Amino acid sequence: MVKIPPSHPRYESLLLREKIVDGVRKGIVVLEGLIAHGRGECFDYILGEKTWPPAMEAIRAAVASMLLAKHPVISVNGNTAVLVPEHIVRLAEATGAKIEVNLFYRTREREEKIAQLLKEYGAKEVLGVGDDASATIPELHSERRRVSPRGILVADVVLVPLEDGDRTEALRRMGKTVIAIDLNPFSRTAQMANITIVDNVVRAMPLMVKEALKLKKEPPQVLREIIERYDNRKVLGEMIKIIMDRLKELSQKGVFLEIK
Ligand code: PTJ
Repeated sequence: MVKIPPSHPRYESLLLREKIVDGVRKGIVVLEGLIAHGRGECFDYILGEKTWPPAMEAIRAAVASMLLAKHPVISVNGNTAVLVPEHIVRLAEATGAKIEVNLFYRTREREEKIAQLLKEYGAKEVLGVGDDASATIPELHSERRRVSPRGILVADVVLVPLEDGDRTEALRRMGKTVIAIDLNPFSRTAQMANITIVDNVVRAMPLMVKEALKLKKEPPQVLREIIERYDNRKVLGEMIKIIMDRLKELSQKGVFLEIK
């Protein structure tokens, strides 16, 4: 890995890039993952690289759904695995969710490397590896259709961080609640999910863990009320308005960075 000086003004962002690039070198992230990350960076730049209140509202509803679920599952791809391995494991522990590898560019080698990485961070079981991915999501033709009969197939709530398209619709057709984490509020996944967290996975996942540890102590009725009050269309609209307002404000200023 390249050594990034902590004094660099884009230190955090460069560090994430290095994690993704290192993931490619290790055969965990695919080259397409670099493109996905760059697209995310662009949205995050516009959002000011922070978690906005509507995203926090989505995080709360997402965690409440996971805690109330009978079979919650966290679906993991290459990018998510290298960006937040410890938080995947901690969220699974806090909510009782299973962890399942689900890849668009699926190879046996990548499945195993991702499972191995998550185990190094404390995961006791990782589904969706090898013969375990023996079930099929109907009407889905990508490699993402292959799922574990003990995981996504029987899940009632599925968390899909950084997803790429048509699986969310297929999962919803199967009657599942889908939670997406996607910096792009216009993406197919963001639009189709029941709960969309428009935030960077590196900020959203630690916040989800924190929220899970807090909400776990609440009675089920409180969790049900959080979900009933939640409106994903409203939250998506608010996130798009934040993007619009920020662009408007920045366009009026013209220059928003000055040499100190
Ligand atoms: O590991 P695999 O084989 O399953 O492949 C994973 C990728 C990410 C390559 C695959 O799912 C893909 O091609 O995804 P897309 O279509 O590029 O979509 C990724 C979405 O995630 C885009 O809408 C990005 O804006 C968004 N995104 C990228 N990085 C982040 C993000 N959202 C939240 N946090 C990020 N760090």
